[in-house]
Amino acid sequence: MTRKNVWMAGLAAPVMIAMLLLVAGSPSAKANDQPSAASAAVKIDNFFFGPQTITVPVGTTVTWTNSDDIPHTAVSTEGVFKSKVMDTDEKFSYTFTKAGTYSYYCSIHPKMIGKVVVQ
Ligand SMILES: [Cu+2]
Repeated sequence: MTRKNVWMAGLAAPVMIAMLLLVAGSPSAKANDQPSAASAAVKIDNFFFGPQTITVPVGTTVTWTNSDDIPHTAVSTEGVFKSKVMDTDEKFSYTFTKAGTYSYYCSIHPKMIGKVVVQ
């Protein structure tokens, strides 16, 4: 072992123990034990929201990803949510906290429509 390696090995153990203690003691470690909130994905491709209708439990975060090579939006018909213009590979997320049926469309191509059913 070179002198440098010995020094690194001697340092590594205390640093790791300190990091473990930090993680165990932080409040966020407890939060991670809670069941994580549900999530669902809608992929925008070839001028379609897929799946066009998605059914999710209350509290679900739905993330739209624009996999198309042209910009799109996801805008709630009732004004509940409104994405910015998503370029290719950009995402928009919204968490649905109330049951209901949420219709939406692409404001650039209004014939693109989709629905989120929250129950
Ligand atoms: Cu569009």
